[in-house]
Amino acid sequence: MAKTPDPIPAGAHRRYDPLLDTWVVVSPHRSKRPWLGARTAPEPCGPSYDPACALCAGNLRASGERMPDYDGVYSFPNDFPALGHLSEVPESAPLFRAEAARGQSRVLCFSPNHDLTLAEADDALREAVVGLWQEELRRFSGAETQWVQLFENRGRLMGCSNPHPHGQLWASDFLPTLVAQELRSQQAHFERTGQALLAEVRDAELAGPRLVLASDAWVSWVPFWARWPYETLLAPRRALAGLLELTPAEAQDLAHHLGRLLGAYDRHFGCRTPYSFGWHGWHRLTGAPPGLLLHAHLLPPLLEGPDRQKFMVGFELMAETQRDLTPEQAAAALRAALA
Ligand code: H2U
Ligand code: ZN
Repeated sequence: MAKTPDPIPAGAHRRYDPLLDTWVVVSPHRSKRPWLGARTAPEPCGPSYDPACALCAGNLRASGERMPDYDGVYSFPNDFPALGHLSEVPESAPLFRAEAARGQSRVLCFSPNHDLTLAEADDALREAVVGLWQEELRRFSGAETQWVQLFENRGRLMGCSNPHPHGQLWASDFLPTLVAQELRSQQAHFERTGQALLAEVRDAELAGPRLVLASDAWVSWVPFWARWPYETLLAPRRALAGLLELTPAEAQDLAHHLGRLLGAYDRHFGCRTPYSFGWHGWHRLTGAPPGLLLHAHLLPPLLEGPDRQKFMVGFELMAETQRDLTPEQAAAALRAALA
């Protein structure tokens, strides 16, 4: 089993991200710098029904269709899809390459309650969401779909256009850049060692300083190479490539695990934590890329408290991602906030 480095240095250093084949600068001593910059206002709670919301039951969508009087989860094709059946490709040239981009986009409503979050929902609702993710993947078993990206953008800070609890799905006829890089890394590791990269990492993290939560079937931890201050990885204990392979017990434990994990963020930051959450997993029961272990990335943009945002600017945009507190400090804080 791989050993985690010990002791963790307190000075600036770089850490390697084997999934994306990139490096991150860690500068623990910078956490104490004064801050006179912009502060973001935490989002207030809202009504459980908003007549202006296109996702609330009974309301009119941009397409002219009316949302049904739904109870539980509900999904529909995005009225403003990023991908479609038609692809118009500019002429491709060696210095100006272009290719087709076809696919489908769907909106996944988690509840008719406009003011709910996955963190505040109960396990039964989160189980229904896991079921919805699986049901949605089953729509895309055809050969034309190369990848199905399930994700949720939560909160204004993440550019979410509507607080109504919902996620999205983009199914594409191409492998998106980050996905392709992660798959390449996992395949190369598998060919070199015969082991799944993330399964080895998960096992090494189980007893280590970056573990956040280990339940019957799932493990979540702050990656050694985390870019966002409080990012976590969530992976099953079993060698699963996709959400379609979950047993009912694993689905149930996922709902509970996710609730505790998201709840820890809300308690730690003292707000409804904004984040991007997304699955990296296979959308069919067969044919998974070699070495792929199903996992989710949870990426909140907060640095400390509800009103201090981590800005990926300057050095990050020009050179390399840099973080202030160590992943070990972030994990300890999240562990302390678990209910
Ligand atoms: P985001 O804010 O996470 O993008 O989710 C809202 C989605 O809902 C957004 O992708 C779609 C938007 O295109 N939408 C519809 O499909 N129909 C509508 O009438 C409003 C919003
Ligand atoms: Zn709504």
